[in-house]
Amino acid sequence: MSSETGQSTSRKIANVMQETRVFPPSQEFTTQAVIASESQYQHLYKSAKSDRDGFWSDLAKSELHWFKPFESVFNREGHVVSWFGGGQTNLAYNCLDRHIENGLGERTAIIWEGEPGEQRRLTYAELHREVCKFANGLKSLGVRTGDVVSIYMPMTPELAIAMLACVRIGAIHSVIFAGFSAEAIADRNNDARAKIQLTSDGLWRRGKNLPLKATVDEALKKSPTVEHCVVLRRVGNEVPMQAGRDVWWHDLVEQASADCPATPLDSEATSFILYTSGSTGKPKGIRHTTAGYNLWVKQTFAWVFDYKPDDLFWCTADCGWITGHSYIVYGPLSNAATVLMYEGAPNFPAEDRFWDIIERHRVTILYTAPTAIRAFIKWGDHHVEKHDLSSLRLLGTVGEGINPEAWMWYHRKIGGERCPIVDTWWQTETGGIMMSPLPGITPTKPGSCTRPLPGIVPLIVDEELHAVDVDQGGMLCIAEPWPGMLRGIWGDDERFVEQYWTKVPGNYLTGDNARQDADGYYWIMGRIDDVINVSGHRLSTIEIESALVSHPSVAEAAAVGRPDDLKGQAISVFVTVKSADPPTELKDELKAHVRKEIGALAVPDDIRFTNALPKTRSGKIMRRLLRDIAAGKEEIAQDTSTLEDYSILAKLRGDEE
Ligand code: 7RM
Repeated sequence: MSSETGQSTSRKIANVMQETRVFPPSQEFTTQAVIASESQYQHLYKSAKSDRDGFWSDLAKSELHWFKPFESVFNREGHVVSWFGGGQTNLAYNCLDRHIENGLGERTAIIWEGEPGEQRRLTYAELHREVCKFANGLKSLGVRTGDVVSIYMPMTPELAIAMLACVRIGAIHSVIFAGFSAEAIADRNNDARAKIQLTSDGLWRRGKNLPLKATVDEALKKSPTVEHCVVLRRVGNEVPMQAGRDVWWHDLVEQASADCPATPLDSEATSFILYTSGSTGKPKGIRHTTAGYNLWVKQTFAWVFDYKPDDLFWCTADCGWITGHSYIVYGPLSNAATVLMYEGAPNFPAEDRFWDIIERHRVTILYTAPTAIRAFIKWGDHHVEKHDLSSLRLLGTVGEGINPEAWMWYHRKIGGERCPIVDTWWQTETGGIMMSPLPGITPTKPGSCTRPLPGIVPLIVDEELHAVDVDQGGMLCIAEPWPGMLRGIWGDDERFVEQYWTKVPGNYLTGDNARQDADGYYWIMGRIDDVINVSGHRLSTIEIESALVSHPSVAEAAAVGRPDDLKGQAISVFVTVKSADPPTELKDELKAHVRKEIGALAVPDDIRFTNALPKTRSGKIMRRLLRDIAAGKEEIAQDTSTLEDYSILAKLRGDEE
């Protein structure tokens, strides 16, 4: 990084980060890659752009099973889009039956490790059998096509089985991360009008067992639409079972037949809804479809993760998040891949659990989040150095921008400088990965998600909706439709149109800011609402944070704006340091460091040390909460249902400078 501050006006977002390191893939990686040449990418990209319908029609025919062929490829009427209209397919069929028919029934689908250390392995044939039995069990409880099934379960194979069983019979799943409160479950159940609840007697987390069923019992008191609750025995807790309502999973499947043909479903049938927190107000149920979503996750998995039959793919996300839906379950299984699924915490029994898992199972592809990487850095390199990570050949990140110094650590310590890193940018709404390096061909730059996948046409505009120049930040939109795009917000068409389709007419508004550099690479600059406006210069949070994280004492940083009479906004930063007690001089040192790395404009006005930052369940820093704290607000009048640890808020409020 240099101290270039760029030309900024009040309308554009200043680009202050200059990352010049470039890492091309090794010849060895390129030679074996699925996409092995720049011309192959260019050809795919151009075909998808110039003949969108032909491109997706060919892929849909070759990659999915069709009970009934589609009649049209893409249609749009107002805000209602349809892909592969007139056709019928089934997500579970494409994930299971298709492979068994192709002779792959004995291939391992899921290798599972529980937090206490048990292991299970399910072949495609076994997974198929379990899914069919559970689907029949759901039917016996009255579940029909179009009904909503609410899932609040630990990361066990049964969670994936439940999801696949739903889509097999056209029931719509709504997975709720098994850490949400009873209140949050009830809100989501009521919004979705869920008919069935799935849960377990408890789950393992850092050696303790947490009572999921008790939380669900609370939630069901306020979920009048839920008729039955199916309970998986996981930890052996005593749980009260309500007669007529509750049924044990094992009892349900015991009598169920293993014969359950997949229901042919319309391409546009809703496959699932997934609640994601809006910036204010109530969470929204993002709605995805059957055929378009299936094709998008299958294809993006194949392109981005360069998957080969002898790979072992491990995505460390939870299935309660879109990353788990798309890259633990539907993307990999559509490709007949073998996935590793881990139930518990990364620091149980010790901070080396991930590296231990990789060594023992010989994981070849690791997909994790920047928040985890920053925690690993903080915990210390010795946990990594104890283990043989030579099985790894490819690394990925998702969820937030990755600070270049964290990227370098991942590259050196985990990737042994030999593994390409795919920094994948996408959203719950996009269904699957939108921008990412292709590991065999794209030279990577730390902190950049590089280029769009075939079919994706990004557009960056300023407040006047004009396309911005090279290296100018602006609002990131997607100009063309793609098969995996969200089809709506459950029960709220108005909010759907208003939020995504109104501000930049004709384009999908992502809500993120981004810039494109002179090489055509994209850099995500954070959420539009998070921009800090200092004396008319609009600064993105990630750049200030990356400068702080590049200081050796800093583990994590969050930058927010707070009202300032003179400058419009002042910069407040919240910093976690690697050592226990930060010396007071460190504040001045950090200010000087930012001045050197970025320039005087970005120097924080106040710095607070904290031992944790408020985060969502998926690990994203919640800057909007920090904004309120920095502004000195007592009441947090926002949706905090996704916040991982409420106690952090209280601590931060008391921790004034
Ligand atoms: C997959 C997921 C979406 C938001 C998105 C961004 C941020 C995600 C990256 C990223 C920079 C990335 N879905 N985001 N990936 N920012 N670089 N590689 O995260 O719906 O939970 O969040 O996450 O702000 O809009 S999500």
